[in-house]
Amino acid sequence: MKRRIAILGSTGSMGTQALQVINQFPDIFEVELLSAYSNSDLLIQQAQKYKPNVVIIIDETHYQKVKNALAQEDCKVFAGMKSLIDCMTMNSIDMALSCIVGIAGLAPAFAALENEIPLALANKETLVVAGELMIQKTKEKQVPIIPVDSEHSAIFQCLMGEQGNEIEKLILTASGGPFRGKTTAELKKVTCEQALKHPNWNMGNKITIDSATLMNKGLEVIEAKWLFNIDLDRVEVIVHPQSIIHSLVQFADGSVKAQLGLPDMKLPIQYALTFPKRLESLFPRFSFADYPTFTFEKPDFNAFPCLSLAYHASREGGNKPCVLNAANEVAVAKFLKGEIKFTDIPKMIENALTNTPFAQPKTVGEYLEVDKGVRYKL
Ligand code: MN3
Repeated sequence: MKRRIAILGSTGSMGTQALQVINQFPDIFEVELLSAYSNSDLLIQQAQKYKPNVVIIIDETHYQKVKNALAQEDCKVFAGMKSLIDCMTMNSIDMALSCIVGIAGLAPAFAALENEIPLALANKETLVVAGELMIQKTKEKQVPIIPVDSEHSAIFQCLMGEQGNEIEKLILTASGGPFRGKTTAELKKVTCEQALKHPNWNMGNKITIDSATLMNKGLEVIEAKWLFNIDLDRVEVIVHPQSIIHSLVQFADGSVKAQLGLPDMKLPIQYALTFPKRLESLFPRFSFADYPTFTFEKPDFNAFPCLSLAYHASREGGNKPCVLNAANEVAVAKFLKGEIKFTDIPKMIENALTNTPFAQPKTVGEYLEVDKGVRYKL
């Protein structure tokens, strides 16, 4: 029997790459559900090609168009976030792959776990905002979260066969982004166009800006803390501009394991979908001869304050990582529209953290309220 996959956020960078992976293994996978926010044209094309049983367009203004276009197909078409959450009760889904960007992915990911659907998670913001709730749910329902983020996939792979062995340290690698080595004064003048040119990875706009500010690494530190149940002080970041070592684990005996590969998100996507198996892939292979030099440097916490802000928010806990994430989502959207400077991004986040009193949300709904409150003020 084929593994039936629900792809949440199928039209973005990760979603389209996930479909490329699935396309390589027609005997192993089938697409059960596709959802997209508003890219109705691509969603329609994907539905015609992959023949899912359910298609969901989140932005309801596109519903009639999608419904009409798929009238001849044997699939149900729904609209809205509530429909997506409701569909996570379908017992025909063997795995949900969440490629949604931002906090929008929280409620459907939580619903998947609630309904005992294994979750392949590319949407790191879900764990940043509500890691404690998500991890509690995985334990209660005995259902796994398989990381898709390349660093976390690397760590997950390094931990195979290490059950019961104490982790001394997790070392997350960072490319350093397009502005590595720049000073604060230089960063004041950078443009959106420059920020969108990532040296190694081909990704969506939001995460590409997050990589330029190093907030992406900050979010990943928090993601690692929850996924691998480790104290924040044991999660380190090292800049590795070649992006070949995807992350490392140091064990109690001092031994360090690393996972390497070319920077291509299809690799961690495929590993998450086929786990615990490894299937032959057509991806180009990494060659040491092509990369004679690996370099490493400490991240510049002064020029890139977002990384410190993330550690700080996670140490405070409660609603603070949610505030950090909300302010970052707003700031990045404003930067992409040319409304603020690159160096205003950390300022907006720091202000939001200072101006929001500590609270301890207890449900997904309460986290979404915190998020809304921060957005309303910015
Ligand atoms: Mn990553």
